[in-house]
Amino acid sequence: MRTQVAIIGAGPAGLLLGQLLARSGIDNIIVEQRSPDYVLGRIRAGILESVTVDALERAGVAARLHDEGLPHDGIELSFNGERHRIDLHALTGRRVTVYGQTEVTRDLMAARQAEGTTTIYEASDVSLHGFDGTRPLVRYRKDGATHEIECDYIAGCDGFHGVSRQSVPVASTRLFERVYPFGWLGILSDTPPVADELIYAGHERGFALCSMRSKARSRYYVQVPSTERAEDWSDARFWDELRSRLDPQAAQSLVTGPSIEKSIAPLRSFVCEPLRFGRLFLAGDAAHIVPPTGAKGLNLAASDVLYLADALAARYQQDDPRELDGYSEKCLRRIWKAERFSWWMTSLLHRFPDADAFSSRIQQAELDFLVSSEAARKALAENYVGLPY
Ligand code: RFL
Ligand code: PHB
Repeated sequence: MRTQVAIIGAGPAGLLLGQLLARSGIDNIIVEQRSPDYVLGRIRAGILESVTVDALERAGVAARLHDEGLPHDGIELSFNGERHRIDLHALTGRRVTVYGQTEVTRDLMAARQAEGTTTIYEASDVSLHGFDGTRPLVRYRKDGATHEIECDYIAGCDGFHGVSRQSVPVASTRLFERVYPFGWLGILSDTPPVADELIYAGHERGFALCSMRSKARSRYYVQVPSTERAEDWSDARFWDELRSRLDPQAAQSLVTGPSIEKSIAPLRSFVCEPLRFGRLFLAGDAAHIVPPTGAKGLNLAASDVLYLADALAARYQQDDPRELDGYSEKCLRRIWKAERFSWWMTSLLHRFPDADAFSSRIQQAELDFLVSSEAARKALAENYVGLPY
């Protein structure tokens, strides 16, 4: 097989890239190790920045998002038993949209299928070759046979554990990492959300987040030590723990019900520099991870992909390679700002097992400052709605 761009991974980054390239007349094939149902079964992000919504519009997949997505003008911070609203729209003139990653993925998959573009699911032993020269090649196994795709470029959109980043010689990369000593235990339930907007709660028992997927489906998280296992958390135990971390009004109005998904996500900050190795370009979680506190992971994946799609379009349509040459540097500037914000939101609201009395007071002072200073709220809001593309 031969194509212009071989894309590794059919998560949101790979699917969005495929769609944007197809719209620019650039031929592409996606190779994914899992089945479509497995990909759709992963419950992840829920908040889209306006830049991401614009990208989905450009890709021609925003109709259902506009119908069913919930525009949110603010978020709430809860600590010391009280809630404080951050009016994102008043502070920035922008808003975010609640629309699940699963739905974004579903819309992108449907569009790709409708256009008849090739996606190879359940490909095993995917390997990348020749990207340091002029004739890259992707090899994989499917149905007992080995297959090869010759291409001009490879886009590594295969997430944190993918093969793309691991195919690059260690000496060519510089990795930056911080692993947090806790994770988020999350549940999804068909119950009405506890409030109209998201609540980010800092509490001495640990962080909690009240989010949603729709007016009838809630997504809640509690911070747990990295050593916890989801199997040890009955629904009742989860609801009790969540309730104990919320302000009295939210705790009282929380509607509980059976969970339809329950899992633990570890928290990590990670960046791989650079994002380009010859004819291989990394995008999304393959290149960077943020802790979910700032709701930035999916949004960063979308902005990488926008830069990459534009750079490939310039290369193919005007024979101009300069944007590809500048891809890594351009992405990294936005990535590091999102890393900083996600790290800061995490430090602000989580309970760190090694925190001493001094750091606890600093955390309190920071929260106090935030709710008493419009400048501080504005800085949070500007980052939360997403820095300009
Ligand atoms: P993905 O989604 O991991 O997709 C990668 C795809 O590559 C496939 N793959 C391979 N394919 C072929 N060969 C191989 N060797 C392969 N290895 C892997 C995988 O099967 C998969 O299909 O990466 P992508 O596309 O870069 O997308 C990134 C986002 O998924 C991620 O950043 C977000 O989910 C992070 N995130 C959030 N982001 C936000 O912007 N807003 C949020 O509100 C938000 N909440 C979250 C989150 C992530 C969470 N978890 C579980 C880490 C909440 C949570 C709990
Ligand atoms: C979610 O709804 O899953 C979600 C929302 C906001 C975050 C993280 C996750 O910061």
